[in-house]
Amino acid sequence: MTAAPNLTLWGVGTSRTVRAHWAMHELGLTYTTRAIGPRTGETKTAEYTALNPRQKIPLLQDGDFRIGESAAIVAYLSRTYSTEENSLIPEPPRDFAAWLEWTFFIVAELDSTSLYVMRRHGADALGHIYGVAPEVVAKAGEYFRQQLRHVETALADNRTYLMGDRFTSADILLTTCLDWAIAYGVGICDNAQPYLARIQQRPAYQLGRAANVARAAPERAR
Ligand SMILES: N[C@@H](CCC(=O)N[C@@H](CS)C(=O)NCC(=O)O)C(=O)O
Repeated sequence: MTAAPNLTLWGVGTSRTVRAHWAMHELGLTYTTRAIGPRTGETKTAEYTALNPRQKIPLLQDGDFRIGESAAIVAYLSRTYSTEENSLIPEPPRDFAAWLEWTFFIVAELDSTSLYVMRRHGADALGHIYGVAPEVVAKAGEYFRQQLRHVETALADNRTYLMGDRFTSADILLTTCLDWAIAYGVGICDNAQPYLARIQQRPAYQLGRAANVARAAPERAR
């Protein structure tokens, strides 16, 4: 009998951390949450820096193995803990390549080049650190909409999930970007609305979101 995995997930409260919590729940994994939040100083402690010198969340510990980067965590969990009945990653090489293409596209174009640029330069977000730049924020929102056309084209055949009739972890990444875009007031394409509504009904999505809620620190609760 193989021992149950010893999983600890660091980080709550962001569009990146929720991906890992959600994947855990999709795979029915039991894990410990270390509920550290962004911009609280908690990613900079000596204990955490020793685990993750990048000082970012999320971070996954699986026994003595550690991995950061939300998409890499989701991919690692999908690859390691999928079963025949419940798999989040396609096996055939070309399907796997298509999954990789979606994954990199979502992380690079929708997250890093669009939504995170809005976060970095938004007056109500991190503009006080990286510079408030309304024109950059507006252009990044436009770029998101433009890039989302690839998703719109894929969903045009009324497929249930991004890659067809099987839910994969690419859906986790896409959904977190759609939720994020809506929260930022960037509209999403019409055919992504029913897609999103369908995904949001998944119990693992709801459990992952609940697990991602930052606990109220006493000084913040006051
Ligand atoms: N590309 C990384 C980005 C991780 C990241 O930037 N995390 C932010 C919160 S969303 C963070 O930890 N910032 C440092 C801090 O807040 O102390 C990922 O997807 O995991």
